[in-house]
Amino acid sequence: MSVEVKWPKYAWINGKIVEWDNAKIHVFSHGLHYGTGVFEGIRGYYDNGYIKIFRLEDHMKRLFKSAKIIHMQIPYKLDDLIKAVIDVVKANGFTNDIYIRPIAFRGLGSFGLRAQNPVDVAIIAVEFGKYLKKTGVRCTISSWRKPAADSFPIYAKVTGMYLLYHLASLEASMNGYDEAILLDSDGFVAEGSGENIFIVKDNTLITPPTYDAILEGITRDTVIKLAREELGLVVIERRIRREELYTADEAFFTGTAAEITPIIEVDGRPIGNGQVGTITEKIVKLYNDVVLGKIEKYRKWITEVKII
Ligand code: PY5
Repeated sequence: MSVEVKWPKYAWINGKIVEWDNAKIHVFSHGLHYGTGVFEGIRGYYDNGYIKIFRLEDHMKRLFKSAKIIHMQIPYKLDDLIKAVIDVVKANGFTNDIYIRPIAFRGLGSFGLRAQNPVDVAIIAVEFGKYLKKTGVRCTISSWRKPAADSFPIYAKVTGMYLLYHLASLEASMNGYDEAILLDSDGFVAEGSGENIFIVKDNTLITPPTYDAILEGITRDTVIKLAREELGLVVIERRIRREELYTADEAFFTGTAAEITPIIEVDGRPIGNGQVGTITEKIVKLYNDVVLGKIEKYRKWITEVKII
């Protein structure tokens, strides 16, 4: 999917809120050349004078974990970056749903591959609606595979990895599909180009395990908890064969941008009866309530920012 974005007024870069046009970096930044960066995607929902940011701390913790994996020292504390997110949201005074993109990357210094250049950090927040069609997406298995767990630090959300997802997503769209599904190096279903995947079989949710070649998605974790705790469903983390996906009763993606997106077709085979499934529908509804803080038990996941 290509996403239309209305530029905001301000961004946060290296400790300061700056006007959008001044949020710039140097062309010789290491991260630009070699993909030495880590990032996050976080959603904030506008509700009655507040932006409700979903699982902010969990996303920021993952940013630090990703950085650690690639030997990158982020020159801020977790709490500083959480505050920076709140500051940039407040400064922009958003009155629509938003997407927040914290990013840390190696900046200017040497161009040597092993260079440990100083790390630049930015936080960008933009107004953002839906990412994939909520009525369900038509998918294709990508010709690009996820590298094996020993070929790339898959667990880390690193910028360089997204070339693969860019190619998979572009290929799917050039072939007339809404989204790509990537197999892992052993040929099992791994994930979408920017989403985790679940299938439903006999009222059971099945999703690839985190020891496999997937990103440990925060939405995935949310859905597993909600399915077990609120819907009483059995959730199994195990590998999924391609044919199981084709013949599933229901299937859906999870991701910050994609939220819960029903999958209604894969490679010309309708999933179930080709409509949004009933369990998927229940999960969508529950998720939408949870992100707006309508369910007390999960309010701990929300950071409210008052918009004045
Ligand atoms: N898998 C991949 C490869 C991802 O890029 C993402 C998130 C997920 C799974 C889901 O993770 P989470 O639930 O923690 O968001 N993708 C980014 C997002 O912000 C978008 C990348 C374009 O949704």
